[in-house]
Amino acid sequence: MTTIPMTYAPDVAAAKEAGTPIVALESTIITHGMPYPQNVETARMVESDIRAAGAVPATIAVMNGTLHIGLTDDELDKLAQSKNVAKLSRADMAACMATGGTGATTVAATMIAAHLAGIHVFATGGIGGVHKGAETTFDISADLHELAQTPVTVVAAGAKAILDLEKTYEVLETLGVPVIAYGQDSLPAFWSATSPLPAPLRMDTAPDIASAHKMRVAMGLPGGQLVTNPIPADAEIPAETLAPIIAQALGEADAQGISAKSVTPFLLGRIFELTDGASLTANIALVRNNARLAAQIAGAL
Ligand code: PSU
Ligand code: MN
Repeated sequence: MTTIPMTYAPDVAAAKEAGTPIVALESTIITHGMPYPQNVETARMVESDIRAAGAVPATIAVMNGTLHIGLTDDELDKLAQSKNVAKLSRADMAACMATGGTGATTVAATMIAAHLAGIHVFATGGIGGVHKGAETTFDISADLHELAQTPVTVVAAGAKAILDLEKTYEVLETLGVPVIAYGQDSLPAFWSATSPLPAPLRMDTAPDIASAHKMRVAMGLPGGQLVTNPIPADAEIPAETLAPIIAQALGEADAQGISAKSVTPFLLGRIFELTDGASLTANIALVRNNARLAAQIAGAL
C-alpha cells in the first residue's frame, strides 16, 4: 500500500494531540497571489492572528514530494521566495507528491490536505470560481467542486470581482454548497464588503457556523461550507474604482492569450500594478479578518 508522505509542523502535531483548534491556510496565495516580501509578511501576520485568537495555524504546501501540514518559518520564507513553484489543485497534487515535486496548494488542494489531516476549518482570501466568459472558455475553478465534496468549512471574502459572481454562486447552489454570509444579508465581493447579490444564508456567530458544519457531517452530507466574510469597512475599495481596472486586466489577459492556471495570478498581478498596490493592502486586511473568524469557528467546533 502506498503511504501518504505527510509531515506535521511541531506546533500543529502538538495541537492535534491536545485537541487545540487548528486553522488550515493555503500557500498559492503566497506564491501566486502576492509579491515578495509582502507575501511572507502577510503569511506571518495571518499565522499570528490565528494564534492570538486561540488556534494554531497550519499553512499547507508540498515540498520535495512531502505534504506539509504547517510550515516552519524557514520553510515559509523559502516557499515565498521560490520562483516557478507549481500551483496545485485536485488534478495535480498526487502527481506532484508521487514525483517528489514542490508546489503551493490552492483552495481545492488545501481542502484535500486539511481533510487528510483532520482539520475542519480553513481561511483564505478569495476562492476561485466561474471566470467571465466561461461560456466559451469553460474556465471554472476546481475550488467549486471541492467545496461540494470535501467536508471543510472555508472562510473567504467571497469570490473576486475578476470572476462572474452570479455564475459562481449559481454553480455553488447547483453543487449543494451552503454559502453563508457572515453578519449581513448580501454577499461580500472580495474588495467590497457588499454586493447586489443576496446571500443564500446568513449567520451572525461562529458557534452557529460550527453547528451547521456538524449538522452536515451528522447527516452524512459530503462537502463543506463557504463562509463569506465581508472585508473590514476601512479597507474596502469601491467597486466603481475597480471596475475599469478589472476590465483593463481582463482585456490584457485576453490579448496576451493568458489561459488555464495562469489566468488568476495574471489578473491579480495586473490589478496590483494598476492600483499602485492598493489591491494588495485590501487583500491583506481581508485575509487577516478571515483568519480571525476561522479561528473562532475552529474554537466553536
Ligand atoms: N484568491 C486570492 N489570491 C489567490 C487565490 C485566490 O486572493 O492567489 C488563488 C487560490 O489559491 C485559489 C486559486 O484556489 O487562486 C484559484 O485559481 P484558479 O482560478 O486557477 O482555480
Ligand atoms: Mn481556471
